[in-house]
Amino acid sequence: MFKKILIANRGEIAVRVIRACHELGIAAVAIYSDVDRAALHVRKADEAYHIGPPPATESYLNIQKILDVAKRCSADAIHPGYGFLSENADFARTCEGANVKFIGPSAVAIERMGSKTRARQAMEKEGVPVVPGTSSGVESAAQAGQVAAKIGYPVMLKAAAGGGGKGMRLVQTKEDLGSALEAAQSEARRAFGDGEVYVEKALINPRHIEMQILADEHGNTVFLGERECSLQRRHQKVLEESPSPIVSPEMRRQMGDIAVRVARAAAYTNAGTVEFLLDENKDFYFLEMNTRLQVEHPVTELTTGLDLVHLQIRIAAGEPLPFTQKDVSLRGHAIECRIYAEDPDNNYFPSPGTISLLLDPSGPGIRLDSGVYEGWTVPIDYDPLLAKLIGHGADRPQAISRLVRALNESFVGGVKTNLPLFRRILGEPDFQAGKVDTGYLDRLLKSKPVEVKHEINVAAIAAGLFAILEPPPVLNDVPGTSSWKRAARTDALRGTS
Ligand code: MV4
Repeated sequence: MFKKILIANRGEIAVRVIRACHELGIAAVAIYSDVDRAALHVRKADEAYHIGPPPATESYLNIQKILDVAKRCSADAIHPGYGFLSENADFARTCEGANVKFIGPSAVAIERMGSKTRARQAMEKEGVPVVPGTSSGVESAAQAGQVAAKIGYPVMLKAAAGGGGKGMRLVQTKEDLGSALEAAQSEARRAFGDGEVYVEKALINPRHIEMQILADEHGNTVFLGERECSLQRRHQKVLEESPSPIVSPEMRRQMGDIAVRVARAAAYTNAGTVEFLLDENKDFYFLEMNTRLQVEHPVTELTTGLDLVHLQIRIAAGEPLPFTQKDVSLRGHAIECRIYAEDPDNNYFPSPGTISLLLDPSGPGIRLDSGVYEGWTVPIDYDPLLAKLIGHGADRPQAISRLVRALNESFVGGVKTNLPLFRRILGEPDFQAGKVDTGYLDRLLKSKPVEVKHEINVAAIAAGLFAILEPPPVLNDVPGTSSWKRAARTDALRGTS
């Protein structure tokens, strides 16, 4: 087993990995940029090294600096977390070359999945269902037009080097195809240095469902159930749950078998996620494979009882999976809310700043994976995810009611957050009925928000302030009035607000 792991990340995921290291008796090394000197992950780690200025390109994305630290502190392995270098094949290869184990798939497996057209070709060969379209880039508007005429409009133009929605264009008619193709190609060239664009039939408001897999380095691959990830905004997931309210045991088995086939075809190892789009007939299609631990992995941990980060580390250390598919059983329901420092009144723009007050929820069925603390200043330089609040219960209604209760215990002062959005979503009849798709959240945010009675809140706050901050001076001045009586009077006044 490894003795020391460097975590090439920050925030809540770095804290999550540090916890797993400590449970396994492994020393955890943090890295930090100028603005993260006092970050929670730095405080929780056994050692921490400064790696540069705030811009990620000069710190958390700097392969050479990170490997220098790994050498200097003699780390055996590097956990990349998610984002940053987690799906960077060059980084995985450089680790391999430096004799530091990359806790994730091989560089070759990352590359196989990095090109969406190459992945589509491999999946077609395996008989995995893909959305009708092309599995190589289109050369011209004329060629794209022929394909679109055959599969029917609307079509989606996608960057082969993309993923996550960049370089994607929805095209409704053949008149719009030429200009959309040029726009998609130049956006892809700018964003990825590769202008390859392919065509798919567009599914309208599909569901986004993904299957978690684990593969060891001895040829064993298992699936761990799906996650429903349809609640997103601008390709940013907001809430995820497992199981999906729409997936039956039979469908889960089919999706799981396909996901395992996808992983085997790529000689994939470690943790990975196979993404599917589901149409209104519940037909599902392979979309792409994410070659990393995902933000939403806790919902799978709570429904399987497995620790995915432990298993990632053990797999990377060469251990075989300690269980087989038939040992995997799913229990209960888990829902994750991504708590971001963003301003609901300003189009959910990032809202960095100092956290002046922090009230954390806890209690039955509640897990909080947080990367922040009271007094910490959230920098503007990175993703504004503060924490993930996960509710778990015997069934979906219990998971929801525990989350609603936990959200009402939560308070973050000093920065704006999307906490109110979750209170709203969890109260929506369609959400409660499991009727969600990738258009759900945009529709909800466009609809008229429920009215908040501000006057009542303001009156209550004012009364509370007067009662607590300015107790009548006479109480304090009367000789012989005991401090106990004073406290009791002050307490009683609270009740009047
Ligand atoms: C699609 C699609 C509809 N039809 N492909 C967006 C991110 C990228 N990874 C794939 N995406 C989509 N591909 C076809 N053929 C709709 C989306 C899509 C989406 C997918 C998953 C989660 C949220 C989404 C939001 C809008 C569009």
